[in-house]
Amino acid sequence: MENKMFCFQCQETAGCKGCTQIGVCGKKPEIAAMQDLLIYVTKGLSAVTTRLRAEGKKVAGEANHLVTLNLFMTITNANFDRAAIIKRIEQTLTTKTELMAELKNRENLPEAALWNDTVDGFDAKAAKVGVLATENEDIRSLRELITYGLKGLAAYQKHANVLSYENEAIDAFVQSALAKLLDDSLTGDDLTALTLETGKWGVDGMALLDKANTESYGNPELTKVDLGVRKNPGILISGHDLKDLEMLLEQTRGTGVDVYTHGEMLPAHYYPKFKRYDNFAGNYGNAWWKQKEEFESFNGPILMTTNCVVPPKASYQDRLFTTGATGVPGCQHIVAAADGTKDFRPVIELARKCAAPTELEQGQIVGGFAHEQVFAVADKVVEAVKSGAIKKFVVMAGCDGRMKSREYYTEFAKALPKDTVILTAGCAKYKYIKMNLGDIGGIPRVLDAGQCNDSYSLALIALKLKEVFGLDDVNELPIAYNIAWYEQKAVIVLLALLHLGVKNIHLGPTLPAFLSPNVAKVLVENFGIGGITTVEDDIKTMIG
Ligand code: SF4
Ligand code: SF3
Repeated sequence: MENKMFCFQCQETAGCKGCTQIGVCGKKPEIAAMQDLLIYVTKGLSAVTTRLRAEGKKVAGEANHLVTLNLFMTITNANFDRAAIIKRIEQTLTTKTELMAELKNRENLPEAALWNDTVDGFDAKAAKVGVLATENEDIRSLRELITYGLKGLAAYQKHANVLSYENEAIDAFVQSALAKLLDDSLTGDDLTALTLETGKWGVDGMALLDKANTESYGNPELTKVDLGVRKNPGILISGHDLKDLEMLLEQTRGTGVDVYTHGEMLPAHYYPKFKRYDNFAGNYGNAWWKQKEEFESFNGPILMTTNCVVPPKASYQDRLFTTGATGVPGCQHIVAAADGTKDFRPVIELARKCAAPTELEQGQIVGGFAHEQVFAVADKVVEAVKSGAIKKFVVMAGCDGRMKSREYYTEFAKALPKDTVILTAGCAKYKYIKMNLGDIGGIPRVLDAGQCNDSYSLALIALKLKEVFGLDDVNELPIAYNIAWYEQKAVIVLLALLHLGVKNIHLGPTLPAFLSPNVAKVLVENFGIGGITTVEDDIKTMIG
């Protein structure tokens, strides 16, 4: 069958090879085409901004933010709205033309920097610039590995930027790397080096977001989050954007409408600042892939601030709102004003007319173990390790997904010996966070640091333990890494961990389809990256 599209950026890609007819995620070929073109023109713009910087000129913040949001919009499960993506392509071409006029030297710019729609129509061009346009499979693999890392990094940058935290050096790197992906003279070795460099900037990007979040909302602290429901109508907010949550909480104050978190928004409850809102009710449901059932029973409006959106059922489509990088045709999109503020009145007004949520479960989730909270009990943790009460930590951060094979993670968590502690972040935790795995001398056996970007916290915790135990190498610590991945944010987390020198990471439930055998070999030989097998065997290898 002829390919209508080609995408292999996420873990659920068809047949572990690539989606060629329609995305497993629901992405249609006509959307995939415009995403390919958006990436292409963003690379073109990046070639121009990178040359401007080389000529000593400053690139305006708007251009940096444009690149960041473009990358974010193409992340898995973020945007299914072809018209919105076309608009971004047009905007990118306009910005590029304006910036091009400022260049002194316009010679030898890559084709992507010179292209505009007077040359070719959008669909005709899109068909020529997708992933398969790079013929050599190793070069293609490295280019895509870097692109996906940059997408994840861009998402984290965007969250820091909306809180007014900027690091222009990160933007300059992202754009220079995108420009390099157009350069056919770069070898496999050059691109391998660029992959590792991307990991370095990944650490900086996550550090910036950590600073933005903690300075804006306080340090996450041990928190019990309710899973049940209240009697008022509610709004369910999902995704990763804490600024959107803050604005929504402000605007729902005193309206009689409660706000519930979903999926990756759960860790918002751990921040002191959000605890001040009486109408901040609790967490509803599970990880993203269960949203079709859970959004139906929520009864009220749902606000998607980032991925993961699943194309909705008709039964709740008119209650689904998107904002930021997300988009679904037929769903209302809340746009930010020039100063970044958003007016959530349409969401709140709809909520008032809706029934209260139907209860799914009762109980609580315990979390909030980001770096400061763990450092506060560091003595206890160190003592537990020294006495042998804690034998090993297992980092089980990352993403959840719909594949049945992911039940492995529930079984793995259950089968872990009682003297092990799980360190987690990201929506992967829904596979085990609601099971009562008990505690070790008051230290819970599942320590949730927060969202996927808070994997940075887990790295800081590891570095702190290394210091306390006076070790030279982070790999000498009793920590195993069994990471679940799904979309591209997990790629930047992985590259960041590699940059920090972490070895022997197990990645599952399957290794990325975009790793060619040779690229996979480099990762295995240099970093000991491996897949997963059975729970029993993996407990033996990882825990001993
Ligand atoms: Fe397929 Fe994943 Fe790409 Fe969607 S994002 S089209 S599921 S590879
Ligand atoms: Fe989950 Fe989409 Fe990756 Fe931030 S919400 S971790 S999958």
